[in-house]
Amino acid sequence: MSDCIFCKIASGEIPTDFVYSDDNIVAFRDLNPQAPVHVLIIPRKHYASAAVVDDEKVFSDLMSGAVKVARALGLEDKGYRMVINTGEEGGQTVLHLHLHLLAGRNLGWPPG
Ligand code: DGP
Repeated sequence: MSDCIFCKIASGEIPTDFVYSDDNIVAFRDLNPQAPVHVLIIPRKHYASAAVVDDEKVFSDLMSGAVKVARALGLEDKGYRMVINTGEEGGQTVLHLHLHLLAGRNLGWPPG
């Protein structure tokens, strides 16, 4: 998608430091962090949201990528949260599927 900011990040058109990348996903720090650790994991392929994904491997790529990032950042002991906001009431603001990896503080429940 030519006008998608996360497609531009994934392709390198917008230079971004990747915390992790492979053939299918990239991970980078959130611009507006909601916790001391806030990393976004996205598929290289554009999907507007989780609701339109037609290949379940996309979800396993995202989740296993997030767990790899969590391990690399040493988050296993204290814990972390993985979140996929989906659609308007789900709080999604960027229309390219992304998984939030949040850690580094006590995360409240239920979320707002
Ligand atoms: P969501 O509300 O779930 O759609 O989360 C979108 C997140 O994306 C939000 O936490 C801010 C982040 N974000 C938006 N634009 C950029 C950007 O250009 N770079 C980075 N690193 N993060 C961005």
